[in-house]
Amino acid sequence: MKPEERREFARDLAGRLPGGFELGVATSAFQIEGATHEGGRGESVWDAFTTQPGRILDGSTADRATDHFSRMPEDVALMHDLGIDSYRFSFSWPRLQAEGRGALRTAGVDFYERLLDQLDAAGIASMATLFHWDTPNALERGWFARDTALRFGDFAHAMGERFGDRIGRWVTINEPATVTLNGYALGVHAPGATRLFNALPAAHHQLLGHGLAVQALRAAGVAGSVGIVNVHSPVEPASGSEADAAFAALFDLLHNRIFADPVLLGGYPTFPEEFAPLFSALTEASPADLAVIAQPLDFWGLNYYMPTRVAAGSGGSATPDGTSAAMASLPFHLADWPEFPRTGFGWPIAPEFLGTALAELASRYGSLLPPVHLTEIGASFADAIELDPDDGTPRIHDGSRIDFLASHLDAALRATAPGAAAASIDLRSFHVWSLLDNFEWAAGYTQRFGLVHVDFDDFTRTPKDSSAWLRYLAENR
Ligand code: IFM
Repeated sequence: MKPEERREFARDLAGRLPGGFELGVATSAFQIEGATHEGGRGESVWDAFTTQPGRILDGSTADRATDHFSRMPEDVALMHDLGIDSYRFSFSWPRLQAEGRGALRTAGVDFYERLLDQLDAAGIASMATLFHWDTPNALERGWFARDTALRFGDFAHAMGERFGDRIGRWVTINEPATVTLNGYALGVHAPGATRLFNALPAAHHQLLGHGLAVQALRAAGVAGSVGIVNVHSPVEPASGSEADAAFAALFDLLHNRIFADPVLLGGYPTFPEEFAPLFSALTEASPADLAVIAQPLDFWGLNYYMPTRVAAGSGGSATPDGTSAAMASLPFHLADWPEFPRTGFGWPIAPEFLGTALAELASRYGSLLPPVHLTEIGASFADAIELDPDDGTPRIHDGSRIDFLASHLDAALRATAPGAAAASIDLRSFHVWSLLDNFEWAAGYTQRFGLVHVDFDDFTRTPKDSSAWLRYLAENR
């Protein structure tokens, strides 16, 4: 698209935003904060993982990340310049409870109090995630252990008591699907376990932790609303064959349904007979656990990045987030999407599947689905800094990111418009992943998702053209 067409499209989108719809940006603590050894912060599973040879593509750690811990006021000023309404960030569990239990650490509390002060002064609402992957390493066996769910419930209670009057929206857990699949089944994320289907207790314990956290936040009397965030990937079979269809349905269960059904419907889905034994960790869950997991929610957070195409037969070790030897041992594989352009990560750019994700949520959960927030939408591209020929100012012309964001917002608005497949969804916001280029997990610093470019040598921030796009959208509502 040409710049004028982009502006016209942005004006059109701005005019179609429902009343009260919020625009925002999202980040997570481990990916931006740095300062991993300050203020008595404990070690997380990700700190440990990044020191293991070969785990992170560029061999990096998040010890400095974007240096947000020191530059937080500058980052809030950047958000203020964007004209956004909402900032989704995460609390670092090991910064607040170094051992995953006990009293909250003063240095951590002070940092988040200062962040909330800055956000209040900038008129930006807070959406705070309690767990965005940085499990305290002191919690033995991480989410394999049921005890971690109990510790997480206690953490939520302490946080609710401390910050309950200051947070607009609480998210318990971010993407339990990614944590389970990448972290415990395939080993591409921390803690690097490769248990395949034996990873499922980690899913159940996260869901239990979510339910306990909702109860704890409410018991602490928090003023804000409470929800969970998952990443929904619509799944398609690679062909019309029965085997492809069966494995696609299996992958939909693994990635989407086993996380949303118990939270929204009160029980795990019914598993096809041939696969049922693989899911015994879930089917044997007690009714008491399921009742805790199914706490009524104020909102559902949807992260959307791409659809998944599944084919029968083992087909190599590729996952969207890195290579996994464990993946190669499965009787199915993730197939390509040659018909779509790709992001820097190689992920298919398929905005229509955001519409599919919303339609699936609407048809599966109907009136049991609370209002939906788009809590992460974004893409990495190989952004290059160019010097403006007139005044030498650094510029990053990330038109691909603007087109990605605009086409996804468009798809979401179309899918939820009157008469459309997801019309029953009360869509409340669109949060861009991410405010800043940051530490992209196993890909280290090789994938840039930010609206703002970060120089990882001197931590200079440079807003990209996509920042101006979001500001334009916000101003023209
Ligand atoms: O960077 C991650 C984020 O932490 C969780 N959702 C997906 C993003 C891109 O991979």
